[in-house]
Amino acid sequence: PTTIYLKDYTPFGYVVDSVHLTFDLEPHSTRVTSRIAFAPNTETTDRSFFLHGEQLKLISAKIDGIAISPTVTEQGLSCDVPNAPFTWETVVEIDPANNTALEGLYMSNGMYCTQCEAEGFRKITFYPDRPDVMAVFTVRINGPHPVLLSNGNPVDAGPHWAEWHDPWPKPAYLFALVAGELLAHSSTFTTVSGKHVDLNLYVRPGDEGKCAFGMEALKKSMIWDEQVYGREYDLDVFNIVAVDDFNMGAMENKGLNVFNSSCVLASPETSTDDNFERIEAIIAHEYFHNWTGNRITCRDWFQLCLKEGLTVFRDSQFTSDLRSAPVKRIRDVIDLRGRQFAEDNGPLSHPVRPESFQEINNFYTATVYEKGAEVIGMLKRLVGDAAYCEAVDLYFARHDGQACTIEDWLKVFEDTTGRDLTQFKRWYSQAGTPRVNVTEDWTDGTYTLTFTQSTPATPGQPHKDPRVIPIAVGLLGSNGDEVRKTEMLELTEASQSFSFDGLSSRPTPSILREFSAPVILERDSTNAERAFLLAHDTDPFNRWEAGNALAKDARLNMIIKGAAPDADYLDALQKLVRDDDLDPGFRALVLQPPSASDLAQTLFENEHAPDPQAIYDASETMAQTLAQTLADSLPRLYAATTVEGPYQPDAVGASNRMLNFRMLALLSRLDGGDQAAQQFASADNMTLQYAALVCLLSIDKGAEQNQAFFYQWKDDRLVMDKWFAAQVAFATPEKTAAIAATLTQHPLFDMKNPNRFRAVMGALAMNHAGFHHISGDAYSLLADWLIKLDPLNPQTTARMCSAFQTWKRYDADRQALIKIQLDRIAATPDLSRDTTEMITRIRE
Ligand code: DPP
Ligand code: ZN
Repeated sequence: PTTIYLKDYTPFGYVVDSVHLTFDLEPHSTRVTSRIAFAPNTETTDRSFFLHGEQLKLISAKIDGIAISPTVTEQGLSCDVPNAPFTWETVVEIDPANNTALEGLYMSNGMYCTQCEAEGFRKITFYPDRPDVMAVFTVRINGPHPVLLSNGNPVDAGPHWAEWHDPWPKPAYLFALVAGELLAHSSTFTTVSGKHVDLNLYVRPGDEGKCAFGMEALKKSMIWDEQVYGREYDLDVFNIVAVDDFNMGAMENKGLNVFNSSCVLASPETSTDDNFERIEAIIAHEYFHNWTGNRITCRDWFQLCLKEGLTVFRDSQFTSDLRSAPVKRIRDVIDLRGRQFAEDNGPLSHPVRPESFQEINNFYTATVYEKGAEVIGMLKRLVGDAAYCEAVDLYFARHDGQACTIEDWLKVFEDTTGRDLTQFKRWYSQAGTPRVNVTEDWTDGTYTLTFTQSTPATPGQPHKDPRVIPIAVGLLGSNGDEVRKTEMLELTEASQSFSFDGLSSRPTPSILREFSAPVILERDSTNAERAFLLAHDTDPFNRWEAGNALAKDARLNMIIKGAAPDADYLDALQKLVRDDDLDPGFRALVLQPPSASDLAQTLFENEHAPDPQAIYDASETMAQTLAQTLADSLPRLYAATTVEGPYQPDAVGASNRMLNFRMLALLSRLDGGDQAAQQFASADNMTLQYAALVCLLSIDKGAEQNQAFFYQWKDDRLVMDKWFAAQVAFATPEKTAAIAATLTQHPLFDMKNPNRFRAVMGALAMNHAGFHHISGDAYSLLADWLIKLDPLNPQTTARMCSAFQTWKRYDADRQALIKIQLDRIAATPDLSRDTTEMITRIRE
């Protein structure tokens, strides 16, 4: 496979003035006719003419109406063209019904749909399939389906045809087409300047009862983007389509977003609170791309974080505004540490803006998305809110209609603030998570914090330079009052001190408030100090962080030293549980046990090979002890957080149910699951029903409920995904692989459906002790299925290889077991480029 480098970027030799496409839909022989107006690109002298094209059957090609015979390879087509504007026409034939890779035009349950990001358009027709080629598209669809959709505004339609025109120049990756027997859930929106927009959510018959929430989320997103970023919608219609077979979460095609049905369909009976919140965020995310991604797009795929980091940042602002900002921040950090830190500290570590790739699909990562969003959060903290808004306004004004780079993005901040962002740019070019060590000094009324930063070597980057790290610090007095409000310290040197004077006594520091930078903070602390911060810190994130540190330390001491569950920790949780002034969601997050993989990563960083079984055992013992310690409070708080009345997916209700779930999980440790069984039987919504099932499975009970759940929901695809996943994710370590293996034989297991495949195999990888069980059964089971799926769907296969990315953390026996599987996958004949790249990087 060839490697593509950022430094080799050159513009295409031609610009595209317009594209006309005609689709004659047939499952196995769809004809795509293209008419493209090319003109020489005056910004370059390179006149070689190459159009991407893969798996296309070329029927005919013409230049200015005259038939030609271009040279066609597996990658595309080349030929001589005039050094003047010309019209290019081709007819190609494609086979959507056999497209199991789900890239390009494919079929899902009888409907046609497309996925073109990043490089899927080349499977539809010959084209310069690169994001810096932007063009106006007109699309005609001929087919017998009642619903025929493409980007932009509808032009005209008749029986068995429809025509669409998108006035906004766009790259090919934003092209979309949908055709099928779909039902629309419709509404309207009036933009801030009074423009009327038709909104439709298209679904398969049977799903029409799951649309209302998504539609409301869309309207909230449209208003929010007007109010907060001044961004108005720019077409007459906005269509969303739900598709069952989809590799990703959703796709921001201009005016025609295509969603994995799991990321848009919701109802109280079938969706949990977490599902609702996630759906709202993804709808917002895709909608926000209309400006950050579509109107201003990426020059090349190395700049992916330009649209993704910014759009993730925007959707997290949206969720914070609509729901609880502290809860959102804490959950984002848990997620960042769980996925991005694992990636950044292992063989797949790469910069937020990578400098090379073989398969771009492998770079839709937590680093590009979530760390990319953190980088924007840091920029905002450094320049301040007002300057951030000014810079972003300039970005929209200056770059509308362009394909841009990270340099363009940083330049608007430099131009509006006068700041030099050269050093800050290292956040985009250097991989790895910085370690920030902090020591303190108290002399003559002056309190001094000294920070030292370093970043371990990552693949291809042995040496790291110091970065600009915003460190939010506040100081607390001995009675818990804040003696210094939050100050944004700017760490720019490898080592640097900051002093605070005029203090009457030695303060307690609250460092890295709001998690102001994606770093690992290293500092000696005591249980007493953490308990103090958990009780008094005015920064909700650090308050949680103190509890989290207590929780992790208590478990690490059990694992490393064989200690008993820590009394200070148990005592702190007693107080927390009894403090009804605290937000229930916040209390639930403090009570949420640290994840096994987070503990494993911390053990590894402290030079202990993590033993997954020991982590599991310690967590079980802790849960049991905690349940006993809190026994008096559990029934009361369980009752107090039971939300009365019909289910509403609102933030307050969800926050109560989060705590209610924690109470039930602990109660189940005491009553053998009686309360959970009762809740399961009486639940009238999925949040409560699923919570009860999870509690039962977690204590190795619930066989009866599991079966009842199946019979109740066997006809609902999305709920069945939950059923498959829960049994594997919450299985005890020694049973996990066997349960997963059995489920792959279930009649409803369908490897071609990415949601179903991930439900089983993703849950297998997430069950830490089960996946890493010393039998090695889970490793070989996952490898078997990755090998089976690769020829059908390389993208999903490659993504799931990351289950093995942390393998070097573990002991020699487990490493050897994993190595066998990595070698076996690597040796598979005709392995896809996607999977080859992932396995090669992981094995190094
Ligand atoms: N661009 C999509 C998203 O992140 C993924 N294909 O929204
Ligand atoms: Zn996105």
